[in-house]
Amino acid sequence: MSKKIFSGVQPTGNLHLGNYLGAIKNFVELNNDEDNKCIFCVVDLHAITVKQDKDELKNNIRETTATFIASGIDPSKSIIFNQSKVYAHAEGSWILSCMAPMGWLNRMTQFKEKAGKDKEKASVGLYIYPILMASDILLYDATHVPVGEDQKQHLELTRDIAQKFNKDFKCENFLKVPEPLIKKNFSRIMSLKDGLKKMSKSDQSDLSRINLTDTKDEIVNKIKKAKTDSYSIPNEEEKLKDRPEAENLLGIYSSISDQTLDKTLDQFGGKNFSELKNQLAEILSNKIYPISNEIKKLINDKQYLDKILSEGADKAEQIAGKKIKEMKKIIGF
Ligand code: AQP
Repeated sequence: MSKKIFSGVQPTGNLHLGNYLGAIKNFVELNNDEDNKCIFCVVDLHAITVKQDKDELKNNIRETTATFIASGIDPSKSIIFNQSKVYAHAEGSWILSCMAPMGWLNRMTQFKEKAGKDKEKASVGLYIYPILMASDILLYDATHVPVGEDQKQHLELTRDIAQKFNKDFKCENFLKVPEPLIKKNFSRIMSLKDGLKKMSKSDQSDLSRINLTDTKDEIVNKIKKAKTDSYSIPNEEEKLKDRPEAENLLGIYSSISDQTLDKTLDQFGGKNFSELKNQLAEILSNKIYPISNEIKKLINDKQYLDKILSEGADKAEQIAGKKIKEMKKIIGF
């Protein structure tokens, strides 16, 4: 069945293995299916929910675009653009924020995690981030949204907002209710330094993540230094309970080699971590290094990247511009 795919990645620097295994690898598979219509967005309006340096932001928009292409997304098959170029995203976000009750937003756990103890100082943008995300998705009538596990709650909110809009304005099916596409296994990659914390761009420690721009040596060094525990690797999944670092490394190995956790446990059960780490470092270097190399090449070709973004924005504008006009008409503008 043909799918309309929409997903985004924030240009906040240091795209990492979690972004790759949780989202981008999935984007590439969907892009390769001729039946799908894919739109991949560099969500720069989302990025400014926390303070950004102007020049870094500019570079990160290009680097995220380069990462999409270097990972295997073909810009001739998919639309790639940056969000701030298409005004409808912000306009749609305002309209939807007038429909969504505060109570729904108050339940969003990511805001609580990201705002931390200093909730009063967090931007209003960070609080309403999920509504902008709903606008992104709903403007393109996306049927499927590939994301990591951490975005599941935001997608449920998108579905609720779409249904409420359709009900409030008696326009059944106007906003399409999208399905999440979340990998069943290993859809949440954890920090290499703390198996209870998500691998994240903003983690202070570079050793906590494998960046998609890391060199072979950096990958090997980070895996070598990854936190483990003092037991050997078990043979059964059940025995991984309360061993988050072991589970994470075995999960990463399974995900990058496209095999089940059971198979990985068969392979490494009873062995010590150095053997897993050696093989994991090798397979990661083989998969990530070519991407890293390609990103470094592409990033020097600013003209090419800007052209991809500009052509993508023109195509996106045609779809989102039409939808927002219809939306405004429904409201009474
Ligand atoms: N650790 C992760 N495991 C699996 N999937 C992940 N994603 C992010 N981290 C992991 C998925 O990557 C896509 C793009 O995410 P994003 O960069 O737009 O936002 P994020 O989830 O806020 O990523 P970070 O790394 O945590 O960024 P910072 O530190 O800047 O807030 C999404 O589909 C996400 O699920």
